[in-house]
This record gives sequence, structure tokens and C-alpha cells, in this order.
Amino acid sequence: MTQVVNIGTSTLELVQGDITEQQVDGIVNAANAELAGGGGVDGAIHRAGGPEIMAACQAIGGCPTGQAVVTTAGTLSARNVIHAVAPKYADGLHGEPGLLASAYQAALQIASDQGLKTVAFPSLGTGAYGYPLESAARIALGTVIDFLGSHPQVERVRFVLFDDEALAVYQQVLMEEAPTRRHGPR
Ligand code: AR6
Repeated sequence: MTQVVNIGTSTLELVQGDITEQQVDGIVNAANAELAGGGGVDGAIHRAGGPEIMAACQAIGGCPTGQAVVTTAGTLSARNVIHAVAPKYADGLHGEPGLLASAYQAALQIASDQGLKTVAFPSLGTGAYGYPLESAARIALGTVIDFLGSHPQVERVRFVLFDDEALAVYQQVLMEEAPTRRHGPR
């Protein structure tokens, strides 16, 4: 099941699936600061896109937490992979919310700068990095909604949630967040 909301002239979608299979201009990777590859989304993207992506990551060398960098998408159908680095969650009191929001913002800014009209995001930070799902969903969706409101050149953002639980949490948070965000305070 796909959930869709309009943000200005852009579209925000929630789907369940594998991010490597999305037909979009840009695929966002849940990377680490070393751009060294790993498990989860990162492993899946490097496996599916081939060694060209790792070669490009090595040439860049790294990416600070809360930032993002862009590479080729190798053999994936997307034009680019945007590698975004979420914080490792400790207790929420070590700047994690700001760093997670900034990882989304940096990835979205790159998409906009590169002219990528359609972008697929995973749920950054909520796997190996341990960010609690509901708090992460609130930050993820809030940040994307704010960005799309002022950047209509990014036409479609799709969150690709891997499992039932992540999809359900994102759906619930989107229902709570989107009406207020779209229409503003009354
Ligand atoms: N498509 C979409 N979502 C996926 C996929 C997939 N193919 N595979 C896993 N997920 P994670 P993080 C979900 O761990 O927490 C790596 O080792 C997964 O269920 O990929 O930011 C990197 O190298 C979870 O909800 O990213 C870093 O070292 C979400 O994607 C570190 O993990 C994110 O899980 C980054 O950790």
C-alpha cells in the first residue's frame, strides 16, 4: 500500500520495499562517516550498484555525521546515490535530533542542486545506528515536508520502508504531521 500526500506541487510517498529497486533519479544511502560500506541499506546499495560506487566513495574519503555526499549510482537505474550519515543514537541528548535532521537536509539539498526530481530515502539511522523509530520518523518526515515546501524543483520524495513496523510508524506520524504542515497554523 502506498500513502501519498501533496506538499505544495511536490509529492511525498511512503512505500514498503527495497530501496535498490526504486525507479528514481536519486537513491539515498544510510552511510557511515568513513563511506566504507557496511550492512543494511549500505550493503544492499553497494551489492546492487557494483564496485563503481565504492571507488567513488574512496575517492571522496569520508563524510561528517549529519552531512551527505553524492556519487555515481553504478549499475543502478538511478542517476546518483546520495550518501547521508545519520548519528549513532546514544540517548537523544548528544545532538542526535539536529544531526539526523541535518543528514536529511544535506541529502535533499544535493538532490536539488543536482537537478534530481525524484528521490528515494530509507529510514536513516533506525537500523545499526539505533535511532528510535518514532522519533526518527517525526524528524525525517518533518524535515522533508519543510524542504519540499520551499523547493518545488524536487518533485517527489519516496520513503522506502523495509518492514511492516517501520511502514506503520511512518504512516502514523505522517497522518499526524502532514495536515498541520500543509495548511499552517490556524
Ligand atoms: N531498503 C530499504 N530499507 C532497508 C534496506 C533496503 N534494502 N535494508 C535495510 N533497511 P541501516 P543506519 C532499513 O542499518 O541505522 C550500515 O552498516 C532497516 O530496516 O541500513 O543509518 C552503514 O554502513 C532500517 O530501518 O542504517 C552504517 O555503518 C533502515 O533501513 C550503518 O549501518 C536503516 O538501517 C548506518 O546505520
